[in-house]
Amino acid sequence: MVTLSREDIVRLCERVEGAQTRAYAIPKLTDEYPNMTMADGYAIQTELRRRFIEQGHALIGWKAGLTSRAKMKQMGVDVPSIGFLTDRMARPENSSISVSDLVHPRVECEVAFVTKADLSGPDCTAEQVLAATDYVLPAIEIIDSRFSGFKFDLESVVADNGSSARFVSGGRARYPDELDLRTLGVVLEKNGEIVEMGAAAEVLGHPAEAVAMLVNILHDLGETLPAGSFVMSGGITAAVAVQPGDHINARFQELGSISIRFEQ
Ligand code: OOG
Ligand code: MG
Repeated sequence: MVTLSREDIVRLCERVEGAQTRAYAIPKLTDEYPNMTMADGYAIQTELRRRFIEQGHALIGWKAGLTSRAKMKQMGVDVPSIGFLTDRMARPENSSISVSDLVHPRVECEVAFVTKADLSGPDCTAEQVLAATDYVLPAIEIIDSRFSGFKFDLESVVADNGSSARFVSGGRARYPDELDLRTLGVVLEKNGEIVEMGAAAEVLGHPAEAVAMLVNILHDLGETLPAGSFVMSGGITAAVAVQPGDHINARFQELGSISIRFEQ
């Protein structure tokens, strides 16, 4: 249930938007509003999406977050969440990504889905997601919590659009029925060293389950997932902090690899 007034939602949205666009850390929102609900968090996120679209950003899809045990453990929360993705967050494969407009970036490896049919809740299933999937491809998400110390609770991180900051996809697109998306392995290398590895089943048993969950949360927000959406299903392993000079290579079984660098 939304408990905040419209004025408070707009004020908190402006606070998050300022921190996102000017890259500074703010205290988590629940420090000021300890009784804030998840619905309040989504109301702030929806206002943020409305403002970005009004400013000319294009909505290109959505992301599921906190869908793997590794991520939930790392962040100390136990419920998945969603956030929106715009064209301004996309970066090309093999590019150098500046950290000067980020607070404390981290990278994570995800399976991304591109849809060819509309999907809607409230009872969307993984089977329906797979039937509506045009292809899957590998992705690196660069998350960047705007909250001090990268510490937050669910209500605050939802308001901060699930820490969304940048994302890179590429590698090799594949039809999902040609793969076993549960046993698909990923290895994350930083500066040539393996720092994380896992299998996509870490994400709710099957990454399509995370997309179904996302569609069902969208239903609660009064939204559907249109054909042609780009959807990231959530980090398979824990996220890894990056600094200028770091080189990241994510190797996905069957889906090729994605490399990026970070610069000041
Ligand atoms: C929240 C975003 C989580 C994922 O893939 O699990 C996320 C965070 O950890 O800051 O993007
Ligand atoms: Mg993610």
